[in-house]
Amino acid sequence: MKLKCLKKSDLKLYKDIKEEEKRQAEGMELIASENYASQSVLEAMGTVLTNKYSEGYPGKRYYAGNEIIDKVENLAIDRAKKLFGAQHANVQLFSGAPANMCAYFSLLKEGDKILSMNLAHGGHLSHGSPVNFSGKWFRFHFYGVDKKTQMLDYEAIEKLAKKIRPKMILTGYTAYPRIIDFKRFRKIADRVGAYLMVDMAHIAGLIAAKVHPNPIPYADIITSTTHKTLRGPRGAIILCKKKYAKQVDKTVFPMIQAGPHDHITAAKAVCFGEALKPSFRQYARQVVKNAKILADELIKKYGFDLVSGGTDTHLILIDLKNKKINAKKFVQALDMAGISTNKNMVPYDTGTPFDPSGLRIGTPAITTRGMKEQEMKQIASWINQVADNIDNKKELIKIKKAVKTLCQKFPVPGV
Ligand code: DSN
Repeated sequence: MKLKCLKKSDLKLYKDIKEEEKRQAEGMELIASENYASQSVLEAMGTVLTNKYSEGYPGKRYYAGNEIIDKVENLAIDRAKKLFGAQHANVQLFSGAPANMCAYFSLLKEGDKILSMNLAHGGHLSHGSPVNFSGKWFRFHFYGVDKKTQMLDYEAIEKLAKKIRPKMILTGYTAYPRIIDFKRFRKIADRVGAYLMVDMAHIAGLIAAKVHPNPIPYADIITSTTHKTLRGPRGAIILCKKKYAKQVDKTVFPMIQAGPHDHITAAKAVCFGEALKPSFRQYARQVVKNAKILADELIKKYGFDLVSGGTDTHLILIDLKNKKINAKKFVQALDMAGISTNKNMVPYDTGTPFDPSGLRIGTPAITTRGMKEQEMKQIASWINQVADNIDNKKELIKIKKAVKTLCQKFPVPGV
């Protein structure tokens, strides 16, 4: 981006932003939750809409001058509903964790029981971790994946649900590479009289593009960030059945949030508009195709052990135990080679969240840049080369140069 005024008024910050632009353009972004927002999304975020206060909802605001903001918010709501086929959408959520907080408080009371996925098996911090508000204010119980298949075992989850009798069952994860059977979860929830909540943050783009089943027919309430596979601005939404609309809106405002970020709401509208186009469907299909190619190469050519043996989505979780590689060191070495990833717990990990046994990678960002099969094969080969040269700085710098040369052929939107 040009940033002409910022260059004049705040050279120091201007230089930092330019440096980050360079890092993003020259590096290989494999963090599964990251993506590149389009130029139009970036432009909508940088508008005068940031100047407005608009507590309340379209047609019912606490401040004057919201006629245009109402139009913007209604556009975002209508597009979100159309994109996912939802009965109700709240587009004011600031981010994923607050969206989850609003979802819990919309349907539950403090101290109620929730059954969710173990953090080490792919759950999220805000799905009941004891260091998070969720674990402090609600009574969480956890299910995990099957030890052998490393996939969800719906029979076992049902058995556990019958024992726990939770008020809510939560599905949707941050490190589970397989399709989720929402219909089966609905059945389990119905058998124990629980609400079904879906946090679809990671797979929202895949759902919008119909390359992953849609939870709308089955879930009572759905949360999602807008910046992962959905490729919008940093923010979140809640979708729900009409019968919960009032309580959801009341929980978002005035219970938990106040003034919405209207410039972000506008950018969400842009993102939903983009995701409604056929080209987004193609993009999401390629995301999954790329992840499958990458997974195949890593397993068959280089002997990596993938959790659940592969992927159906944008995400790959590598268990590094068979390679005897330290995940922390591997992430650092990959970073030195210009490849961004993150260390991650794997199911039944004997390590800790800060020193786990897994590496999580994903294809949403590199697919936005236009990378395909040939590049996936090259990336797998680089990952393997880094694994073989973790302490060889010279070799890592050589890989970094090759990564940069490839990345420069695939521009980043906005840079
Ligand atoms: N931090 C996100 C992720 O990386 O999956 C989840 O909020």
